[in-house]
Amino acid sequence: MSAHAVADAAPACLRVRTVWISDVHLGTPGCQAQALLDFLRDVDCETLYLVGDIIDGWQLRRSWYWPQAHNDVVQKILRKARKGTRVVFVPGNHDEFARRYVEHNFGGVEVVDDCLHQTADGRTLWITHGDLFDGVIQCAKWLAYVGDMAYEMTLKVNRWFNRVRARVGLPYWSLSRYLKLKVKRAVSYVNDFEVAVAHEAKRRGADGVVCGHIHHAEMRQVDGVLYCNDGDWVESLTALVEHADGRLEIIDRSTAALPPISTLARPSAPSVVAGEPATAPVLRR
Ligand SMILES: [Mn+2]
Repeated sequence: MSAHAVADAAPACLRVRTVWISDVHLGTPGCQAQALLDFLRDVDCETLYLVGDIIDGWQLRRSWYWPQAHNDVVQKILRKARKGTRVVFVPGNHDEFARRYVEHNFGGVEVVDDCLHQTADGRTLWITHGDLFDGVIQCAKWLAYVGDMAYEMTLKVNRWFNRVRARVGLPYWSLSRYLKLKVKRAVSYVNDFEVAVAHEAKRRGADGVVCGHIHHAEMRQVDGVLYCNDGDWVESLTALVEHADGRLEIIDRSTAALPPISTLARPSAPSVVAGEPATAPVLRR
């Protein structure tokens, strides 16, 4: 408790205009809530966009999983809203239950289907979760559910694998991300998705788009439209930020993912050196 209070009192070390996060999947064991908490503590922004799949209603319906760290994420976000951050929630397919509450406000959190964001340098970005451009979800929802279960299985293997890696002092490495990038069909699937979202942004007259959904952080030009994907907090631990001058950047916290518990316990401890035997249990649930 005191460690949290100390950490909360420390000034944010990353001041930005806007933050986009998505695909947190609270309510699933795959959610890396502690890494997200650390990020939210370190960042200070005027506007925070929650770009969908924040709470995983699909998984919670199958089995209830809600540890303290997941509560802490919700509390942290509501606290930011209370302290003056504008928080906008764009529901995704896993938290589609929230789509019923579009145009409502919950404890300072605005819920919208999609929206436009104006950057400091005058660009218009269309904000959407992106599932409407996913062929699998649109054509066969049952297939999406099956894929979801297979995905959970990979994540389970991944957690076990990284626990072993942590024990021998190796940094976090995402098996599921590796598999996805290796599979050719997945690559073409990602490309089709990016093109479809970018074209819709162009059709709407936006200069760019910010989305999530495919758990793959990216920022590139697609047919004259800036395509930005803020990634996820299951595998890649990434966020998209806009600096004061309008410059956009993907923040990758995956390298800082493993030591959070030990650093919380010892705030002044030096950073963990790879290869050094861990003195505290690194992963504890
Ligand atoms: Mn999604």
